[in-house]
Amino acid sequence: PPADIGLIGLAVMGQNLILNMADHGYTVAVYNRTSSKVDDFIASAKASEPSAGRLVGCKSLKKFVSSIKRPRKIVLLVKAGWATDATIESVVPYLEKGDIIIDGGNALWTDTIRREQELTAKGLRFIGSGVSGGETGARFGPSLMPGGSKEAWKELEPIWKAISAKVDRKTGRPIEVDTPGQVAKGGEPCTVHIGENGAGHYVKMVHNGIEYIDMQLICEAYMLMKNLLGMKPDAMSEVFAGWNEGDLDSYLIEITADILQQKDPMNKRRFLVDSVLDTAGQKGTGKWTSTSALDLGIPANAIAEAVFARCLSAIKEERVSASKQLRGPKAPRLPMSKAKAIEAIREALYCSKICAYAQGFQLMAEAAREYDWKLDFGKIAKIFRGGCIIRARFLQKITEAYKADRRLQNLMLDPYFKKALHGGQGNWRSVVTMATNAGVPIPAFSSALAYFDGYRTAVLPANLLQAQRDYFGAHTFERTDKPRGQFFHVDWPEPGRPISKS
Ligand code: NBP
Repeated sequence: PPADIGLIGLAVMGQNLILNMADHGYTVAVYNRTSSKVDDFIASAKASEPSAGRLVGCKSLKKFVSSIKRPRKIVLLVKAGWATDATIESVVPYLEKGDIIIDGGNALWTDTIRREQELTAKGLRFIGSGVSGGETGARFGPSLMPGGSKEAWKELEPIWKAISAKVDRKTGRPIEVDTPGQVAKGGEPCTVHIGENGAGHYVKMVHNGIEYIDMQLICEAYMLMKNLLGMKPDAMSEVFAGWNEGDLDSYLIEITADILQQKDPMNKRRFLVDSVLDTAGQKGTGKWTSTSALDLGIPANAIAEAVFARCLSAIKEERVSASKQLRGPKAPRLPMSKAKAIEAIREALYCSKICAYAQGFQLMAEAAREYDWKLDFGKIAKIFRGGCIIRARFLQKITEAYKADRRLQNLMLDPYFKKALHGGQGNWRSVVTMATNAGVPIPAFSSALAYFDGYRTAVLPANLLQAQRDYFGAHTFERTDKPRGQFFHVDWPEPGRPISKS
């Protein structure tokens, strides 16, 4: 029988998504530029996968395209960027009007907008869909963020809903699936039509930016426990496991607890985390998020700090050398008990996390205005609840916040989050103070706090800044006693003389 869908790209993501689709009863045609990988994949699937009979291995694009039902649905899971353009170019000559290409890679949203325009002009349809959850998500249920025309989405919707992660309709908790051939029964699918053209890839990018800061915050909590409280990895593992029972319950906290208890397989006397070099890698989506925030003028400082923290970690040799030359403060006495400090760190982490998500959602709101997307933030938070790396109990609260007020200006203003910030800020400030006094770098905790304080400050020092700009560049300023939009300039005299003319 003809295949229900085709997929190009047999690296980890493609292989896992294919098997996920097959487990849900879809026949999938598969193709890869290096065609030997098709044989390898089919052979290994036959050896171990219950749904291998639903795979159609194709070693030419012609055979691949002709084996798919029309209108064809072809998913690309190839390297983002020029490889995606090359793949589209190679497959388009075989396609017919109305066929749909779905790019599941981490594409830059502006590329998705361009590709959609180009393919629409050729009578084809294009969906840019974020796929989150890494290889396990792709295999057993990712969070899927599709952007494109609504009528193209209608064609893809049944498959995307079937293969996505599911959350319990009442509790919002992910339904675990971890065995080949197993499918989640019932549950709410973690996919929704995000918006037109590049909206899905934009939201996926911001998801990744949030992932950067979520991880950085956890790392800072770890560093505080390690450097200020002198705790060992197994003891910290227990703390994180405890936190995972409360408001901070999330996939990233859960894996952190697990990582910290692991012994180094090459040296059983050590914990593995102590053998891992402290230089972070990155693939660019955090940078894209931060660049977009700068372009759109949105203060996503904590997200950007998480990217810079990785950059700082990467200059290892320079840091090692500087550590021998630049002195910090003498370690002060801890101003509270260890148990109290751990609780303070937990609250600081939670408050910072609220700010980080507030920034991510502010950014999406501004992009929606810029690109004319109608983003539904309640639904976006809902599909983040399962499948993806940032899945967390916390997202249920965000869903509820946007359900209560679709036009919520900033997450921090929602009653639940406001209460959490008001209740936690004392400890948050103590942690930032303790770390600063001890010379422990916590850029994410402290920049999130600066965001909170900046956002709630009615009068910032930008009055002086505007005066400076007018002084040296005649950039003009608005006045506190005149309506907005009227601009003034004064002829600033020589230093020390009074102003005579305005
Ligand atoms: P990679 O990003 O490593 O891409 C490998 C695939 O791209 C192979 O199938 C390769 O074919 C193909 N490819 C390349 Br490279 N250049 C090509 C070209 N010029 N023409 C045609 N095909 C080309 O794979 P991945 O890690 O599975 O990721 C796939 C996509 O999913 C990426 O866009 C990635 O950003 C995104 N993503 C990844 C993750 C993750 O956790 N890995 C999570 C979410 C999203 P070949 O075999 O012939 O070299």
